[in-house]
Amino acid sequence: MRVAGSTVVGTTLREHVLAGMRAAPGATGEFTSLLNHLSLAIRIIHSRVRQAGLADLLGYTGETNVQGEQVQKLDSYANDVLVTVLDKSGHCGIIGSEEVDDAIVSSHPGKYVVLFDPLDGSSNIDTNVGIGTIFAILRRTEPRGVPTVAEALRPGREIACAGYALYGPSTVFVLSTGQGVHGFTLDPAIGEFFLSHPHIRIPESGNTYSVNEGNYHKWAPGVRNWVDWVKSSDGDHKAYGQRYIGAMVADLHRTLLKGGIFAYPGDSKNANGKLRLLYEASPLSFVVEAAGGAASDGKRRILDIEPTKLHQRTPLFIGSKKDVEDACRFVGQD
Ligand code: FBP
Repeated sequence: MRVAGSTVVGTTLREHVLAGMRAAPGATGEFTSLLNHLSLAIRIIHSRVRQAGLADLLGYTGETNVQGEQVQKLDSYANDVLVTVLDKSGHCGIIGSEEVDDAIVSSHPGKYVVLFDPLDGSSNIDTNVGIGTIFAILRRTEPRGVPTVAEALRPGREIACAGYALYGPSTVFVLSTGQGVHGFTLDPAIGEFFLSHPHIRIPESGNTYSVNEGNYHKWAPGVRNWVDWVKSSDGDHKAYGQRYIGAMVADLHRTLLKGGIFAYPGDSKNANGKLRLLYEASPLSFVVEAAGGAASDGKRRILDIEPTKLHQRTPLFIGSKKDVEDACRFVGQD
């Protein structure tokens, strides 16, 4: 949008979402308002992440969460912000958080389900490495009825919108409603997200693999063979380089922009790996598929997995279509 005579002002997240609403027949504005509430929560979390060391928000709360993990103060803070803002929005019937045992039935029920990982990569919080928030929005199956957890236990293919925020050198907000993936960068001076990465397409293949090889000896032969192959050169396959930040949002964002593959396989200790289907794997698989990539548990498309439990985990191979196909060729033999 050109301002007469001088500055160029980019498209804001609000404008982008509004344009989407105008283009959607029968849209009532509730979805737009829900996204604005979500972006508000993310901007509040952004401001705290930036000063965590000064705001006594590093370290642990002393509690243990439903995953059996020690709760990080900033994770707990981010969770409270998201639950409060989403509950008050009046657009959510069910709110599901990776940090909360049960699904939260909103006190102002609306027609959406929102599932989120308030702060992904929590093991990186105290070391000032990139962390993020992951979310998925589904339309409730019974918007007029009493909200039930069953409305959250649905396959990723039923997601209406998903995305993430990455609190890195800058804060970016990436989202998709299934048609295209767009990235916005926060201008902290004015607290507004501006379109910085329109129409993100993941390359058909990359040259980077991202996995915690510290688990190598706990992996099944197929997974080991895949990692041995991906980092070796044979025939027309050139050896891939390795990158692993240890925060899936950051590893996935790089993979989305540059191509390649991120993986968290199952192993002899955790048969289904570490990552949560509803709060991590499904939302990011929705985004990656909308950008032309793929996501699998080694055998099935992640978005076709029918969840049975809120906090179930799944192995994950996600990224460029060809790289995920190659990985599944090996892993599928296990
Ligand atoms: P949470 O931080 O939300 O618990 O997420 C799990 C996670 O931190 C992912 O972001 C990351 O990819 C993975 O665990 C790292 O696990 P590991 O340290 O075992 O490699």
